Amino acid sequence: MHRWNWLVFSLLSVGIFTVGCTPAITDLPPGASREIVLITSNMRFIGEKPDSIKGIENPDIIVYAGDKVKITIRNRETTLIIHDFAVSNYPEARAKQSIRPTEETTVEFTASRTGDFTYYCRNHQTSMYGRFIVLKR
Ligand SMILES: [Cu+2]
Repeated sequence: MHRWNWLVFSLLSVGIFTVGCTPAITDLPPGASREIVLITSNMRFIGEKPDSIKGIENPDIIVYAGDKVKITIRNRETTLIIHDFAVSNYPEARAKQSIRPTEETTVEFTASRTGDFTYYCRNHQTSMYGRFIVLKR
């Protein structure tokens, strides 16, 4: 009886560990729309959507080549701190205007090239940046 309990516990632990470490990135078909929401607070990007990045500071954004990517950035600063959004070597993934407190902007593009890129705020490049990863399907 004790042995069975141990086995069930082990399997549960492995399951939880695996789910916790694997971002939900394979749940959409090729060319799917990927909607990502980041908020900005205390000079950081904080993940809001999807749930796999919720609450994470400067989270990795992972998509597949061919995906239509929609990134919304909501400025939640409580003082007059103006943010911005761009991805290095992805000129199409660039906010057309600065984002003032309480405002938001949306950047939409197709992830045409695979690779490991960096997204960042052009106004605060030392604290606001993260990885933008485009995987091959
Ligand atoms: Cu900024």
